[in-house]
Amino acid sequence: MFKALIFDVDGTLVDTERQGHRVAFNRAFAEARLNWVWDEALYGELLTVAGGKERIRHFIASYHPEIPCGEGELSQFIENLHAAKTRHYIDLLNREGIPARPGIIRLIKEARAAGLRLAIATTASAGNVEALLAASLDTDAPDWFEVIAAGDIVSNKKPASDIYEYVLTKLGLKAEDCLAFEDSENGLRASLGAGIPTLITVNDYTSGQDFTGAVLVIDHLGEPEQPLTCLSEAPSEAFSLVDIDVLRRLFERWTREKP
Ligand code: XBP
Ligand code: MG
Repeated sequence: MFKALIFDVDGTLVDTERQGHRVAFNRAFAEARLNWVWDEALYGELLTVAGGKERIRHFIASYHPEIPCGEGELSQFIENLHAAKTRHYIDLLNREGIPARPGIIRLIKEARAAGLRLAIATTASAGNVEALLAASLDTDAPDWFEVIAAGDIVSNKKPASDIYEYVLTKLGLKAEDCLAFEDSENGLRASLGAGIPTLITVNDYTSGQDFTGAVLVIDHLGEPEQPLTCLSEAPSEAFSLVDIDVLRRLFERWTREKP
């Protein structure tokens, strides 16, 4: 039986990208008097680059190569812009709020009651993760997670597996003792790169991505009054929500079938 659940944050715990991070980036650009606007379509393209600072750098290289400055100056410019974005993001979470995705709070409470260990593995910055947990899950939620591995704690971000390797080391567990929850192809490549069986809950930015190797692909974890839709090959038994017993059955199937 698995001993720990490891959650990605953005797009998995909460659907934060379209109306959260993207809006915060645009507010930071406006504050800096930059005429940059990341609309929903462009942001979907930029999301293939994990990490807010890396995303800004990619945007400049792709769309504003004319910005003349040395590497040191550019890095400082990006650092300052990203710090403003994080401030706007935390402000947005606290003022406007974004709800947790279906089934997340229910499953995490079930896992805690079952004595499972919990961790987070995210590309997002540590500051905004704690604010998100408190604003969208529960004011105590940051304390639910034994390890919160975020952003620059590792040098290589997703799809590199560094962040998941870091969590396994901190937990003192092997990959096959855990289950990971992700929303994107980048995230799946990171968790599978660390050898961790992974469930995918898609969102409207990631639904068309390649989730080969996932234990299960679903639209969300489901609630009693909000059944999930299975998007991968239908497992033998049907279920309308993911609870600890469903996770156990999926994990046993994965353990039997893994090479
Ligand atoms: C998603 C990301 C993050 C956020 C923005 O992280 O790639 O970069 O888009 O947050 P994950 P920052 O899906 O791994 O949770 O601006 O703080 O990076
Ligand atoms: Mg994600």
